[in-house]
Amino acid sequence: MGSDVRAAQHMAHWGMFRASVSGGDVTEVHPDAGDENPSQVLGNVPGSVRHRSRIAGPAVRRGWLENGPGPSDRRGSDEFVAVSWDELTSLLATELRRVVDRYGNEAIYGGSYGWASAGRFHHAQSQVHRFLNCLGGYTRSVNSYSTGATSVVMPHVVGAHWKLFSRSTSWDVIAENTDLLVAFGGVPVKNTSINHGGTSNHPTEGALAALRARGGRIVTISPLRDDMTGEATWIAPIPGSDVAVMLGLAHVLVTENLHDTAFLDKYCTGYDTFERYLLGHTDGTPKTAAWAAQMSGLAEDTIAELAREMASRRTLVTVTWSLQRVKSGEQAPWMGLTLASMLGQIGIPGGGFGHGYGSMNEPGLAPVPYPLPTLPQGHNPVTTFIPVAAISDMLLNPGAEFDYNGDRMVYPDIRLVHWAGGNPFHHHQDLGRLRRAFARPDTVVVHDPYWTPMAKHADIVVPSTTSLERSDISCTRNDPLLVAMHPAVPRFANSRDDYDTFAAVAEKLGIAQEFTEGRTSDEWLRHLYRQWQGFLESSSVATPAFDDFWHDGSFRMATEDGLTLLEDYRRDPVAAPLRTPSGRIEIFSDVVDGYGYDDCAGHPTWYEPEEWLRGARAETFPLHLIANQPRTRLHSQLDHGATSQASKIQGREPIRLHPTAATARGIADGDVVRVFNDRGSCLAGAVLDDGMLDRVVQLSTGAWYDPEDPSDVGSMCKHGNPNVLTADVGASSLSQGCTGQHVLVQIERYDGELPPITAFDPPTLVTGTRSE
Ligand code: PGD
Repeated sequence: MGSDVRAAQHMAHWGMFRASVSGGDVTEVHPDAGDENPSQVLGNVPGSVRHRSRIAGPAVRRGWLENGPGPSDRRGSDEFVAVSWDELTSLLATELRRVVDRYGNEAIYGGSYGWASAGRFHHAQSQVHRFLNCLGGYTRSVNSYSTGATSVVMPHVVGAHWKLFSRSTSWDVIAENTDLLVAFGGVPVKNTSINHGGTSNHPTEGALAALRARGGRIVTISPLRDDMTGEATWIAPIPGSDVAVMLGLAHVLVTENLHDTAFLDKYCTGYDTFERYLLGHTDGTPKTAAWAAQMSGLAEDTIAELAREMASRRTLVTVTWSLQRVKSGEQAPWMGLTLASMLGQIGIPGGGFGHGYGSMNEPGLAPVPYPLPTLPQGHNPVTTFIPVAAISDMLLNPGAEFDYNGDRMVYPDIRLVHWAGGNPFHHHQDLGRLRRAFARPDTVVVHDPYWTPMAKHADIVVPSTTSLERSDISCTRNDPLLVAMHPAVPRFANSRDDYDTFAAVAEKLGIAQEFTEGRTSDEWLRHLYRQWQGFLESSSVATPAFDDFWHDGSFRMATEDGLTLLEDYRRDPVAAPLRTPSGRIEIFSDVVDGYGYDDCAGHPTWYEPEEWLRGARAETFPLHLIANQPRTRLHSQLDHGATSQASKIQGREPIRLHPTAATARGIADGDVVRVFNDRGSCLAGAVLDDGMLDRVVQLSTGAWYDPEDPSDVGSMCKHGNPNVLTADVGASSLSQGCTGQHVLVQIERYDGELPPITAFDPPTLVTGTRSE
């Protein structure tokens, strides 16, 4: 095909590959030979560099340019004016200075959540945070959309949260030792395509196959059959009832004396208080298998027999992150850990607890035992922050109070939002409300390579390069490879690396030396590498010279293989205590209890969700939509790529529904349907699938938000973004985590004329300069 096949090696969040290029774009991708199961998401890369949705040059929203900074409900529907780089950087510097001088640095929201791209130096959040710190700081965000509830509750319970994933029991230990894998949420292999910062191998499917080949059994507990691939027993509770099922299992263990009291006494605290709740002594409701069956729709025997089997074999209880991305999301991981504690196998190879297997590639992979090269972000003197999913609340309610992790906090009054490397119109819930929120600040700045819906809602649009257009170093905490990322293609049009943009704005603000320290981006790569190298050498670890590393393309680091989660703690709980107040696993947390929240008690508790099939809301919206991660892309990235596009139905995101639900609504496979509730509506393409409960439907996140009428904040999304439907409420007063995974909806066949998809079209762009 006449491709100019280059050896350009690249790392993406979804794997390592080499790119064939022609005409300034990638034509083919060649997965790295060391990857045993490369991701199909790689198929989105060819054609992505010069796709029509790329931002070709600096642009400013016409209304902002004409009227100056200020609230505007034209964001998202206005046209843009092309400006020069000099004009853009001057406008940005002047506006940042105005906001800082008039309102203080707290008035800048630089939380800038998002996955951006792999590569340690050009990582967009690191760049924007470093830049804003040099300017005097910003209001930040804490926690993530991935693990918003876990990251707040698990430190109270087990003294850690990310170590639960990065030091999890490794796949080889599971394959060799686990007899029974009980997977709440399954182990959705599709999600293991992805790892934050890159991944050089995808071992999950192979490990599950090895476990089975050894005679191990897998039980997957999920409303969706394909949350597990390969042979497994599928148990399908109604969505949102997992904590009830876990309580039912725990009740059987206690009443049949199958729980490990020695483990609970030695390694845990507060079990007795929890047991009184479990047995119904505190609330009059024993959480029996029969009760759990009623809550979940499962058979009582299924629960009781599973509990007995769990107690009789080497059992690993795992809970996916999706189970905590719901209202009361703290409870599933807390209760999963409690259940595993009752089985007494925590810290034993192949037994115990796991969180996040199948949520991302990292859990189960061996960690690197030393720090990695990292761009220093400097110091942020502004102490104001929000839990990340409170963005709309913050923008809409300056000065309002809210609860978070034992504190009563106040939302700041944000005047300028500065975003690089994320797409809130993908990741946030209730997009109509988000649009009202984004109408409020004086100025919204977005850096992105693409005209995403977030870029279309900006005032100042900064065209970034993609990682394929620049040099970088990639590595991540659970992967052995440090990778030299060589540019595959020249920069697209008039785009720039975010670093160069920030350096130019810093120059105009008089903070260039603080930001750049006098280095070009290539000099920074050498500098970061040498710093890291010095650190390793002080630990007597030999590393190649930078030029050799750059030439060879990668360096293999040692990893800590064969880990079992909490094995040190089990071996010696006095010498290796947990970082909880008691030093033990806190089945009852005095601290959480002391906060007095009515939606998060001091021990794992069943809270009936609002968005579930047994509640009153289901009378109006009778289908439970699971808005989970897509199999064909990472979040919203490269939604225009071949793999993602091949899955669409008449251009719309596929929605899976059971044939029974479809027939009742006169819907056939391949029809376009309207999915709606009282928050919004979207079109999607029907795919009939009996691998789910008949009142469950599944629509992945990530179709670019595409309102039929961009000037109407409540407009139908033509493309199938489920976040027009989801509720913008926090998991609880404790974590305020994202709850986007579950929502009740109704569906009808769409018989109207199909509106064209415009999500990937750039907005109207007027050429000219301010003075013209
Ligand atoms: P991405 O699509 O990865 O989504 O939300 P996130 O915002 O991370 O957005 C990254 C953006 O970075 C893209 O627009 C990409 O073009 C841009 N980008 C890539 N490289 C660069 C670069 O070098 N420079 C700049 N400036 N930009 C770059 C993900 C979030 O969504 C997450 S993590 C989760 S787990 C949530 N999951 C759910 C869910 O389960 N259910 C619902 N309903 N909603 C969710 N939203 C959350």
